[in-house]
Amino acid sequence: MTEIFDAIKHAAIGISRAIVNADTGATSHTNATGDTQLKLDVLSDHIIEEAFASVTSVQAIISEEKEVQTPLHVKGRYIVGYDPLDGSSLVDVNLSVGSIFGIYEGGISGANLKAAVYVVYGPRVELVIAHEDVRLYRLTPEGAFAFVRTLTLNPKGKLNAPGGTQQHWPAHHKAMIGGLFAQGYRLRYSGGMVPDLHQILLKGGGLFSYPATSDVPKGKLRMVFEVFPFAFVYTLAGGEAIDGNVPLLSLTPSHAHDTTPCFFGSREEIATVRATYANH
Ligand code: FDP
Repeated sequence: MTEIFDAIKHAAIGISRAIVNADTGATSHTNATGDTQLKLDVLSDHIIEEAFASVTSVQAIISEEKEVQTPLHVKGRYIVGYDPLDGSSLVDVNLSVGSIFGIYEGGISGANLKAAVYVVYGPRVELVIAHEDVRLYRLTPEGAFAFVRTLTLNPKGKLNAPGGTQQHWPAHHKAMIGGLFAQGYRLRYSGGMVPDLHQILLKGGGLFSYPATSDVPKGKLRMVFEVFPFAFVYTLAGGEAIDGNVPLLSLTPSHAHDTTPCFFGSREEIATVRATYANH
Protein backbone atom coordinates (compact mmCIF):
# COMPACT_ATOMS: atom_id res chain seq x y z
CA MET A 1 0.00 0.00 0.00
CA THR A 2 2.89 2.42 0.76
CA GLU A 3 4.00 2.43 -2.89
CA ILE A 4 0.45 3.40 -3.90
CA PHE A 5 0.44 6.30 -1.42
CA ASP A 6 3.87 7.37 -2.73
CA ALA A 7 2.63 7.33 -6.33
CA ILE A 8 -0.35 9.49 -5.31
CA LYS A 9 1.94 11.97 -3.54
CA HIS A 10 4.12 12.17 -6.64
CA ALA A 11 1.10 12.72 -8.90
CA ALA A 12 -0.34 15.33 -6.52
CA ILE A 13 2.81 17.44 -6.82
CA GLY A 14 2.62 17.22 -10.63
CA ILE A 15 -1.09 18.17 -10.67
CA SER A 16 -0.59 21.08 -8.27
CA ARG A 17 2.06 22.48 -10.65
CA ALA A 18 -0.21 21.93 -13.65
CA ILE A 19 -3.08 23.82 -11.93
CA VAL A 20 -0.81 26.84 -11.50
CA ASN A 21 0.91 26.75 -14.89
CA ALA A 22 -1.09 24.80 -17.49
CA ASP A 23 -3.84 25.81 -19.93
CA THR A 24 -7.19 25.73 -18.08
CA GLY A 25 -9.37 25.80 -21.22
CA ALA A 26 -11.90 23.20 -22.39
CA THR A 27 -11.28 20.31 -24.81
CA SER A 28 -13.89 19.32 -27.41
CA HIS A 29 -14.54 16.02 -25.51
CA THR A 30 -16.95 14.90 -22.80
CA ASN A 31 -16.17 12.18 -20.23
CA ALA A 32 -18.19 9.02 -19.45
CA THR A 33 -20.65 11.04 -17.29
CA GLY A 34 -21.15 13.67 -19.99
CA ASP A 35 -19.10 16.51 -18.43
CA THR A 36 -16.99 18.65 -20.77
CA GLN A 37 -13.34 17.75 -20.20
CA LEU A 38 -10.86 20.50 -19.44
CA LYS A 39 -7.32 20.27 -20.74
CA LEU A 40 -6.38 20.17 -17.06
CA ASP A 41 -8.68 17.13 -16.40
CA VAL A 42 -6.94 15.26 -19.20
CA LEU A 43 -3.46 16.34 -18.10
CA SER A 44 -4.16 15.34 -14.47
CA ASP A 45 -5.39 11.96 -15.67
CA HIS A 46 -2.12 11.43 -17.62
CA ILE A 47 -0.02 12.45 -14.62
CA ILE A 48 -1.79 9.85 -12.43
CA GLU A 49 -1.57 7.14 -15.10
CA GLU A 50 2.17 7.71 -15.38
CA ALA A 51 2.62 7.65 -11.61
CA PHE A 52 0.89 4.24 -11.33
CA ALA A 53 2.54 2.65 -14.40
CA SER A 54 5.44 1.20 -12.38
CA VAL A 55 3.50 0.30 -9.20
CA THR A 56 3.37 -3.49 -9.36
CA SER A 57 0.69 -3.90 -6.67
CA VAL A 58 -1.81 -2.11 -8.96
CA GLN A 59 -3.69 -4.53 -11.20
CA ALA A 60 -5.73 -1.85 -12.95
CA ILE A 61 -6.75 1.77 -12.74
CA ILE A 62 -10.09 3.31 -13.59
CA SER A 63 -10.54 7.03 -13.98
CA GLU A 64 -13.64 9.17 -13.85
CA GLU A 65 -12.41 10.57 -17.15
CA LYS A 66 -12.43 7.15 -18.90
CA GLU A 67 -15.14 4.66 -19.81
CA VAL A 68 -13.16 1.47 -19.05
CA GLN A 69 -10.40 0.17 -16.76
CA THR A 70 -6.76 0.36 -17.85
CA PRO A 71 -5.01 -2.91 -16.98
CA LEU A 72 -1.53 -2.49 -15.46
CA HIS A 73 0.03 -5.49 -13.65
CA VAL A 74 -1.71 -8.89 -13.86
CA LYS A 75 -0.38 -10.01 -10.48
CA GLY A 76 -1.30 -6.74 -8.78
CA ARG A 77 -3.63 -6.90 -5.80
CA TYR A 78 -5.45 -3.58 -6.06
CA ILE A 79 -7.67 -1.62 -8.44
CA VAL A 80 -7.39 2.14 -8.02
CA GLY A 81 -10.51 4.17 -8.90
CA TYR A 82 -9.88 7.92 -9.07
CA ASP A 83 -11.22 11.31 -10.01
CA PRO A 84 -8.11 13.16 -11.23
CA LEU A 85 -9.52 16.68 -10.83
CA ASP A 86 -12.79 16.98 -8.97
CA GLY A 87 -14.64 20.29 -9.02
CA SER A 88 -13.01 21.30 -12.27
CA SER A 89 -15.76 23.89 -12.89
CA LEU A 90 -14.05 25.84 -10.07
CA VAL A 91 -10.62 26.01 -11.73
CA ASP A 92 -11.38 29.13 -13.75
CA VAL A 93 -12.62 31.01 -10.67
CA ASN A 94 -9.55 29.96 -8.66
CA LEU A 95 -11.37 28.11 -5.87
CA SER A 96 -9.97 24.92 -4.34
CA VAL A 97 -10.21 21.66 -6.29
CA GLY A 98 -9.08 18.12 -5.51
CA SER A 99 -8.12 14.60 -6.56
CA ILE A 100 -9.83 11.53 -5.03
CA PHE A 101 -8.57 7.92 -4.93
CA GLY A 102 -10.20 4.67 -3.79
CA ILE A 103 -8.01 1.57 -3.44
CA TYR A 104 -10.10 -1.58 -4.00
CA GLU A 105 -9.21 -5.23 -3.59
CA GLY A 106 -11.33 -7.85 -5.40
CA GLY A 107 -13.65 -5.64 -7.48
CA ILE A 108 -15.08 -2.15 -7.22
CA SER A 109 -17.65 -2.09 -4.40
CA GLY A 110 -17.91 -0.18 -1.14
CA ALA A 111 -17.09 -3.29 0.88
CA ASN A 112 -13.90 -3.90 -1.13
CA LEU A 113 -12.40 -0.51 -0.40
CA LYS A 114 -9.14 -0.93 1.55
CA ALA A 115 -7.93 2.66 1.70
CA ALA A 116 -8.86 6.10 0.41
CA VAL A 117 -6.81 9.20 -0.30
CA TYR A 118 -7.72 12.70 -1.37
CA VAL A 119 -5.72 15.82 -2.19
CA VAL A 120 -6.89 19.42 -1.81
CA TYR A 121 -5.27 21.99 -4.11
CA GLY A 122 -5.95 25.25 -2.30
CA PRO A 123 -3.76 28.03 -1.00
CA ARG A 124 -1.83 25.02 0.41
CA VAL A 125 -1.70 21.48 -0.94
CA GLU A 126 -3.03 19.01 1.61
CA LEU A 127 -3.38 15.25 1.40
CA VAL A 128 -5.48 12.95 3.56
CA ILE A 129 -4.85 9.21 3.82
CA ALA A 130 -7.51 6.96 5.33
CA HIS A 131 -6.02 3.56 6.15
CA GLU A 132 -6.29 2.25 9.72
CA ASP A 133 -6.81 5.89 10.78
CA VAL A 134 -7.24 9.23 8.98
CA ARG A 135 -4.11 11.35 8.61
CA LEU A 136 -3.60 14.86 7.31
CA TYR A 137 -0.36 15.79 5.48
CA ARG A 138 0.74 19.14 4.04
CA LEU A 139 3.10 19.79 1.13
CA THR A 140 6.26 21.57 2.28
CA PRO A 141 8.38 23.98 0.18
CA GLU A 142 10.93 21.13 -0.06
CA GLY A 143 8.34 19.03 -1.93
CA ALA A 144 7.52 16.46 0.78
CA PHE A 145 4.20 15.71 2.47
CA ALA A 146 4.70 16.37 6.19
CA PHE A 147 2.36 14.72 8.72
CA VAL A 148 0.16 17.33 10.45
CA ARG A 149 -2.33 15.41 12.61
CA THR A 150 -4.82 12.60 12.85
CA LEU A 151 -8.39 13.61 11.96
CA THR A 152 -11.53 12.63 13.89
CA LEU A 153 -15.11 13.85 13.71
CA ASN A 154 -17.01 15.05 16.78
CA PRO A 155 -20.39 13.40 17.44
CA LYS A 156 -22.05 16.67 16.34
CA GLY A 157 -20.83 19.57 14.21
CA LYS A 158 -21.90 23.07 13.17
CA LEU A 159 -21.54 23.17 9.38
CA ASN A 160 -24.08 22.40 6.68
CA ALA A 161 -23.07 21.85 3.02
CA PRO A 162 -26.26 21.14 1.04
CA GLY A 163 -25.58 20.15 -2.58
CA GLY A 164 -27.87 20.11 -5.60
CA THR A 165 -30.30 22.64 -7.04
CA GLN A 166 -32.76 23.64 -4.29
CA GLN A 167 -35.58 24.03 -6.82
CA HIS A 168 -35.29 20.27 -7.44
CA TRP A 169 -34.98 19.08 -3.83
CA PRO A 170 -37.79 16.85 -2.51
CA ALA A 171 -39.94 18.47 0.22
CA HIS A 172 -38.66 16.22 3.04
CA HIS A 173 -35.05 17.11 2.17
CA LYS A 174 -35.83 20.82 2.05
CA ALA A 175 -37.49 20.58 5.49
CA MET A 176 -34.48 18.72 6.93
CA ILE A 177 -31.94 21.26 5.62
CA GLY A 178 -34.13 24.14 6.84
CA GLY A 179 -34.38 22.41 10.24
CA LEU A 180 -30.58 22.30 10.56
CA PHE A 181 -30.28 26.00 9.74
CA ALA A 182 -33.03 26.73 12.27
CA GLN A 183 -30.85 24.99 14.90
CA GLY A 184 -27.92 27.33 14.14
CA TYR A 185 -25.93 25.35 11.56
CA ARG A 186 -23.88 27.58 9.26
CA LEU A 187 -23.81 27.31 5.46
CA ARG A 188 -20.43 26.27 4.03
CA TYR A 189 -20.68 25.25 0.37
CA SER A 190 -18.13 26.07 -2.34
CA GLY A 191 -19.44 23.58 -4.94
CA GLY A 192 -16.29 21.47 -4.74
CA MET A 193 -16.86 18.15 -3.02
CA VAL A 194 -13.24 17.83 -1.90
CA PRO A 195 -12.81 21.22 -0.17
CA ASP A 196 -16.38 21.11 1.20
CA LEU A 197 -15.90 17.69 2.82
CA HIS A 198 -12.37 18.64 3.90
CA GLN A 199 -13.67 21.72 5.71
CA ILE A 200 -16.30 19.72 7.63
CA LEU A 201 -13.74 17.06 8.55
CA LEU A 202 -11.11 19.53 9.74
CA LYS A 203 -13.61 21.61 11.71
CA GLY A 204 -14.87 18.56 13.56
CA GLY A 205 -18.22 17.86 11.91
CA GLY A 206 -21.48 18.79 10.26
CA LEU A 207 -23.32 17.50 7.21
CA PHE A 208 -22.55 17.34 3.49
CA SER A 209 -25.47 16.18 1.39
CA TYR A 210 -26.11 15.52 -2.28
CA PRO A 211 -29.64 14.08 -2.43
CA ALA A 212 -31.74 12.51 -5.15
CA THR A 213 -33.45 15.43 -6.90
CA SER A 214 -36.05 15.72 -9.64
CA ASP A 215 -33.30 16.60 -12.17
CA VAL A 216 -30.82 13.92 -10.97
CA PRO A 217 -32.99 11.16 -9.40
CA LYS A 218 -29.96 8.96 -8.65
CA GLY A 219 -27.83 11.81 -7.33
CA LYS A 220 -24.88 13.40 -9.10
CA LEU A 221 -21.82 12.04 -7.34
CA ARG A 222 -20.12 8.87 -8.60
CA MET A 223 -19.82 5.90 -6.27
CA VAL A 224 -16.44 4.53 -7.32
CA PHE A 225 -14.49 7.77 -7.79
CA GLU A 226 -16.05 10.15 -5.26
CA VAL A 227 -18.60 8.66 -2.88
CA PHE A 228 -16.96 5.42 -1.64
CA PRO A 229 -13.57 7.06 -0.93
CA PHE A 230 -15.16 9.84 1.15
CA ALA A 231 -17.52 7.35 2.85
CA PHE A 232 -14.39 5.42 3.90
CA VAL A 233 -12.69 8.59 5.20
CA TYR A 234 -15.72 9.79 7.17
CA THR A 235 -16.50 6.36 8.64
CA LEU A 236 -12.89 5.83 9.74
CA ALA A 237 -12.84 9.32 11.28
CA GLY A 238 -15.79 8.35 13.51
CA GLY A 239 -18.60 9.79 11.41
CA GLU A 240 -21.07 8.08 9.09
CA ALA A 241 -21.92 8.06 5.39
CA ILE A 242 -25.30 6.83 4.10
CA ASP A 243 -27.44 7.03 0.96
CA GLY A 244 -30.36 8.19 3.12
CA ASN A 245 -31.06 4.71 4.49
CA VAL A 246 -28.11 2.32 4.19
CA PRO A 247 -24.34 2.81 4.59
CA LEU A 248 -22.77 3.95 1.32
CA LEU A 249 -20.03 1.34 1.79
CA SER A 250 -22.66 -1.43 1.53
CA LEU A 251 -23.44 -0.47 -2.09
CA THR A 252 -22.15 -2.15 -5.26
CA PRO A 253 -22.36 -0.26 -8.55
CA SER A 254 -23.58 -2.12 -11.62
CA HIS A 255 -21.45 0.20 -13.75
CA ALA A 256 -18.23 1.98 -12.77
CA HIS A 257 -19.79 5.40 -13.44
CA ASP A 258 -22.99 4.86 -11.38
CA THR A 259 -24.04 7.67 -9.06
CA THR A 260 -25.89 7.64 -5.74
CA PRO A 261 -27.54 10.12 -3.37
CA CYS A 262 -25.11 10.62 -0.49
CA PHE A 263 -24.87 12.10 3.01
CA PHE A 264 -21.60 12.39 4.94
CA GLY A 265 -21.36 13.72 8.45
CA SER A 266 -21.05 13.42 12.18
CA ARG A 267 -23.17 10.77 13.88
CA GLU A 268 -25.85 13.16 15.12
CA GLU A 269 -26.49 14.79 11.74
CA ILE A 270 -26.61 11.38 10.05
CA ALA A 271 -29.19 10.26 12.64
CA THR A 272 -31.30 13.24 11.51
CA VAL A 273 -30.90 12.17 7.85
CA ARG A 274 -31.88 8.59 8.70
CA ALA A 275 -34.98 9.74 10.58
CA THR A 276 -35.95 12.06 7.69
CA TYR A 277 -35.41 9.45 4.97
CA ALA A 278 -36.91 6.46 6.83
CA ASN A 279 -40.17 6.77 4.91
CA HIS A 280 -38.77 7.89 1.54
P1 FDP B 1 -17.96 19.46 -10.56
O1 FDP B 1 -19.25 19.24 -11.28
O2 FDP B 1 -17.48 20.89 -10.60
O3 FDP B 1 -16.87 18.47 -10.95
O4 FDP B 1 -17.93 16.05 -8.95
C1 FDP B 1 -18.98 16.82 -9.13
C2 FDP B 1 -18.97 18.15 -8.40
O5 FDP B 1 -18.23 19.17 -8.97
C3 FDP B 1 -18.56 18.05 -6.91
O6 FDP B 1 -17.21 18.35 -6.67
C4 FDP B 1 -19.47 19.03 -6.23
O7 FDP B 1 -19.71 18.76 -4.88
C5 FDP B 1 -20.72 18.94 -7.03
O8 FDP B 1 -20.35 18.52 -8.35
C6 FDP B 1 -21.45 20.25 -7.09
O9 FDP B 1 -22.65 20.10 -7.75
P2 FDP B 1 -23.83 21.21 -7.67
O10 FDP B 1 -23.26 22.42 -8.35
O11 FDP B 1 -24.95 20.58 -8.42
O12 FDP B 1 -24.15 21.47 -6.22
